[in-house]
Amino acid sequence: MRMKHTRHTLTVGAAFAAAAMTLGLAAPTVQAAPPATSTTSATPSAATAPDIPVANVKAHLGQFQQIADANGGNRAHGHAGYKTSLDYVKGKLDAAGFTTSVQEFTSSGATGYNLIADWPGGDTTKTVMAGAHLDSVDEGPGVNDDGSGSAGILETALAVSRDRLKPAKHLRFGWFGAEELGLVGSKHYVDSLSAAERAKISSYLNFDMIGSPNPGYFVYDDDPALEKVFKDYFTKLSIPTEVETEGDGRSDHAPFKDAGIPVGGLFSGADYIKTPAQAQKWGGTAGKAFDACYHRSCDTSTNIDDTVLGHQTDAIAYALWQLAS
Ligand code: DTR
Ligand code: ZN
Ligand code: ZN
Repeated sequence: MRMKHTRHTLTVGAAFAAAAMTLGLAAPTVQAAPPATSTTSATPSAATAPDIPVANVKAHLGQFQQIADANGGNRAHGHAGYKTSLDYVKGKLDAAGFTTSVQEFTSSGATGYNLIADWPGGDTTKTVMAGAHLDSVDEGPGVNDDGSGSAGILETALAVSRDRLKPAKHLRFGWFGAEELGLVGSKHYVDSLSAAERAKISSYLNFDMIGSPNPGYFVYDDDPALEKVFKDYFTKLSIPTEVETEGDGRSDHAPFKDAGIPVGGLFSGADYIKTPAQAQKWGGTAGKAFDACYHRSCDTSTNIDDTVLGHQTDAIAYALWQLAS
């Protein structure tokens, strides 16, 4: 079983290496998956989607905080904390059996990096991709923006590995650089794909701020089918949602959408003010921003609501398990 998996991984890795060279990506790192936590491989479905341990997501956020603390207080493009964050995420994915690639670009005179992680297997002509931006602003550690989305998709990727998932569709995860400078990394990634490669991405799901301390539950209303997957999940939990209207085009889904790829995503709110009606249905404080530390030095590991972080991360897993089946 283990041998078979290893051989399969290397074959897909070799195929990806050829594709990566065409795309100008650095050579991918391929590692065998660690020992399985269960002996059977799982076929994903909405019914088998795992509960993602929020403690693990919080542990990644603690690491991002420590990385910022050790690197001048931020994880911004062009600063050491960015690349250190990327190396942390990449290390976890490599050890879990993902095929990872680091894509370099230049912005404002500094080198930026995207991290792309492919789970070996599945139909690559129907790729389901989830992404988040890994850079903070210069002003702070960016734990909610967007450590939260970065940690949420990381822990979901690790759950794919733990479950030894055998999805019908191919699964890909992306951590983008320089979002805060104008979606630079995600634009670079989409631009680097040929028309044929773009056509293979059947959906892109974006997670930029999913742990806001005065939270809301916003669902992107771009692709109706993707919007429905998330709404169905929150309906099951009896949590009301609203359509995300705070930032159309303000995050990494925009380049994918512009390229004609169906997009969706979740958002727990940034600098807009929570209304009394929203406080009534979601709790928290009316008249206060969803994230009063948005783009500030106080966007630290204490700037997170664990409940919304847990629900939105579970929703990521639910969506991927359903869409990849
Ligand atoms: N792009 C984010 C903040 C942001 C504001 N509104 C939205 C809506 C949907 C996603 C993200 C956002 C940032 O990185 O600053
Ligand atoms: Zn931001
Ligand atoms: Zn953001």
